[in-house]
Amino acid sequence: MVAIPHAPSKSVPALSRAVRAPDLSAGTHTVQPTSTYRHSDRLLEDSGDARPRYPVSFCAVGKTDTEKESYMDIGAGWRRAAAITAIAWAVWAIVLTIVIGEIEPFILIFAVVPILAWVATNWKPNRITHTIFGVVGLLVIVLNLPFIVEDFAHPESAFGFNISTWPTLTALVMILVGVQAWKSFGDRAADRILLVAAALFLIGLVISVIATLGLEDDTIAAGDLEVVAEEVEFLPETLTAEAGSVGVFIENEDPARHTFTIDELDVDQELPANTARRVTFDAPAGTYEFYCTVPGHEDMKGTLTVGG
Ligand SMILES: [Cu+2]
Repeated sequence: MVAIPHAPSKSVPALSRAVRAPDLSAGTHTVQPTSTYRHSDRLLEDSGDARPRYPVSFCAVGKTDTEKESYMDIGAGWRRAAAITAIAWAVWAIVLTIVIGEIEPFILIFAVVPILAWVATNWKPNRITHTIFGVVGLLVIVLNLPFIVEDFAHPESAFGFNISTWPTLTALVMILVGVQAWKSFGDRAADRILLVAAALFLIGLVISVIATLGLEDDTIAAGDLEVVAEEVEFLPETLTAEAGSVGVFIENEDPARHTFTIDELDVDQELPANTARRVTFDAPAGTYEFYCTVPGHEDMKGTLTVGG
């Protein structure tokens, strides 16, 4: 091992120093013998060597040498991937809050917790914090699985689809950031994974926009019962009809999808976002509950009374 003495460059401002890699501005660093120190990025990557190819980021400023070593173990590409997920969560929360028009606690929780987990990876850049980061990503997916499955199955409601693919892909990247703290994939893998995640999101975006633009409203017929789905409620919540063939015309005014479902009558009409749908069915005299099957819309229900 050959020891290189500390050789700071006092004339270089901090900002421009940040673009030079690796950061040798503090402490004594050792360089391995030529036989194992490979200059080729390809060799470094293939060997799983975690030595950073990127500049030591702003995250390392003010850290001790030991902490900087931890950063180097994690790899700059993965630290950057973690930072990008934090930005992605912030953008997601802002977009969703603007569209909904009010601050929802669940949005804040789902955005703030991953961002705090990312802050922790910078505060203590080690395997434990990166593992926590990955676990938070896993929890996001597990806790939202019912919603994710429903949204992914309905690209024709573009808003719900994309507002779901965005955090899901972000959470998957978080999981990989956590896993690679234990089993290095190589630093370049971080860039590839980010590219794949971005490509998947864009593909989903295009598919969902095409599917949504292809929707057409149904036409109302004479004698139809009229229902509006708005702000995750059915209006009115009480309907009356004569026994026999019943027509219901439902306008979904929400950016989210709903269903108009009556279990006893085998009615399960999908209501894509901002679309009108007409459903007909035969109903004997009786009282029936109509409701929406979308998870989280449990309050969305009403009563249909069919006279004899
Ligand atoms: Cu609903």
